[in-house]
Amino acid sequence: MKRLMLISLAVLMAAGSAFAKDFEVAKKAGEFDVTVKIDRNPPVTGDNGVTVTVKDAAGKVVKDAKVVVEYSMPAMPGMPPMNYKTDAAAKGDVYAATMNLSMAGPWNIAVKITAGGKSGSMKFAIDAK
Ligand SMILES: [Cu+2]
Repeated sequence: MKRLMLISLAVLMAAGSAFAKDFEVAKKAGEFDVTVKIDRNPPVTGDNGVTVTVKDAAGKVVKDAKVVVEYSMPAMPGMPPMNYKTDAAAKGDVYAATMNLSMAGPWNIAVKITAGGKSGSMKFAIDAK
């Protein structure tokens, strides 16, 4: 019986790591409610898939927004600041982009939304492995 419990615990732990939750941040950007998901958790050096969900003040998904993802790393000793920008393309109810992080360490992410004559931005920080 004890052995069976150990086995089921090991199975649960393996399943947990195989289905690790996406990195997720939800914040206001002006009037918009924005949820950003990154398919690597923690984010990694190289390609990271980003999806952005935009909702209006009424909680309705906004499908005709312009969504820009900016990612930057502050200057480090011997390294100038790095700034990148990519458009996120509409894909059903979300906007998708690929963020290529050129090195490990701290990155600042800004997501800028424009829709229906309104705009807003939200920011967060990540630590790429
Ligand atoms: Cu750096």
